[in-house]
Amino acid sequence: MSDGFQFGAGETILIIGLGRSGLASIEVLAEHRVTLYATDEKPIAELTEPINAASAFGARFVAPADLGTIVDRLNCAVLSPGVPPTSPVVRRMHEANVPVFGEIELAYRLCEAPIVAVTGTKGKSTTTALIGHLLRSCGATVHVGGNIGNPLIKEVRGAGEHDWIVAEVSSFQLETIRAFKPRVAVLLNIAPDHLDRYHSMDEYAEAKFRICANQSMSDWFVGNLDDPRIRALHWHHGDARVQARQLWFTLERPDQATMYLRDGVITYAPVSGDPRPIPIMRREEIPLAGEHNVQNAMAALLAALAVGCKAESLRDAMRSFQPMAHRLHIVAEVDGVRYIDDSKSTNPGSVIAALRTYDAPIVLIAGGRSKGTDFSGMGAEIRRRASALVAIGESAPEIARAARGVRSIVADSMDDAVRRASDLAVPGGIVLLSPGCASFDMFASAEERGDRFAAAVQALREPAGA
Ligand code: UMA
Ligand code: ADP
Repeated sequence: MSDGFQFGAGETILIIGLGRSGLASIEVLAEHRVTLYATDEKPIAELTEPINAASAFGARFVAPADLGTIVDRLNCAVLSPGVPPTSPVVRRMHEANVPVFGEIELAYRLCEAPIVAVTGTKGKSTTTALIGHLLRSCGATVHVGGNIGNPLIKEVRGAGEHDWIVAEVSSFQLETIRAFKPRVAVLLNIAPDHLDRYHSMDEYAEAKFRICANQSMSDWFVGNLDDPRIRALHWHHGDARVQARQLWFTLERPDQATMYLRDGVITYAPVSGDPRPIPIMRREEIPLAGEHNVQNAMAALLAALAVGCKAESLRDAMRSFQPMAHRLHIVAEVDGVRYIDDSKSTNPGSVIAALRTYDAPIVLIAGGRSKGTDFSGMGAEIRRRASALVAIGESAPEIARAARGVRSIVADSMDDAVRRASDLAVPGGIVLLSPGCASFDMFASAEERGDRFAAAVQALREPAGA
């Protein structure tokens, strides 16, 4: 932390973005006797509530156009992850040589506890929650936060040096770290997503790789050996980007990995001490559906082992994990058809993973706001595995085109989509909501989209007027 910022008394700090991340930063910084300003690019009429919340902690709102009046007084700015580095407000900070940190960096600097950080295109929340659960089951005091929904800055408050922080970190959040140095860094996978923010997959991958940029030999890196971009970081390839000790999981290359499947058993090859492989549990015992979740489970197990959990305690801990909502969650069975809410599937890769999970006729409901990704691979998988497609949202025509050859219908609401999907489904089959896109064209969030799906399924049981 050679820049010397402690976020302490006497400093003047601008918070950029008044969402969850920005408001949490204000709340925590207010305890540090700093002078706080806040700004947000939303129209002022929509900001009444957050401006009031900010001012309750002493932060004064300054409209983006008026930042010139305070910029000379600023020691630094704290940036919300949803505000891209190209935003005029961020540019204004750079022009005035005001250092810009993300909330994750702020949390790190105020944190006494060691951190397990999880990133990847998909599987972050599941793996983060799972690691939290495993560590708790092993007796640790654990605080879980970050991109998963509750800002990390609030979780680190009150965490002592003997506790553990488990943090989900997005690529957006990693863009603005500086000294952030997790004790354990987990990199799950890198697949096309957020290409409306990044110019290329290389740029997106570089943001993800920052998770281990400050790690040293006293830390651990957990990586997915089956992902070509991540595998390239293996010490074997002479890449110097990972300085931490390396732990690798795989479904495909057992000879090079620390955790792999042997005869259907998740097996750990210890990196120190007695080298004999240790069977952990059968893959069927993981309480999560799909091959992708075997990878997530292996990543979580390795992180728990790196933290010091005993291998023999992990099987029972894993078996008691409660899956999270909106991720391959069976909401109901109606007339022999299972309705599955996978609303958190927001890129093509997670649709492919969902389609590969079930061996039954699938009617897929997909679509929403595109993030600039190519739908051709997802279209091919729809052709291979779905009996019909009900497309929704802005990207409906593009997805229907990509899946050409499969029976496709465009629906204009979630209710309409569920009714049409139920007409197409057969007993023993599945209606799967796995959108592959963001939700913001039709809903406030992916959670709301999933809830509307569940409500529409419920309505199938209680027809209008009944
Ligand atoms: N804003 C601007 N200018 C912009 C963009 C936004 O002023 O160019 C303002 C908005 O008007 C709004 C505020 O910034 O008032 C919103 O900030 P934000 O978008 O960073 O959202 P937060 O509510 O602070 O939530 C953020 C994460 N959001 C994003 O990364 C987009 C949440 O992840 C995270 O849970 C939360 O911090 C706590 O850490 C959500 C997400 O969608 C779930 N993440 C992406 C994903 O998972 O794919 C990365
Ligand atoms: P994230 O937090 O990275 O968005 P989640 O754990 O919330 O990941 O899962 C979101 C969606 O991605 C769900 O549909 C889930 O089934 C799917 N998913 C989870 N792990 C993977 C993976 N390793 N590869 C592809 N899809 C995945």
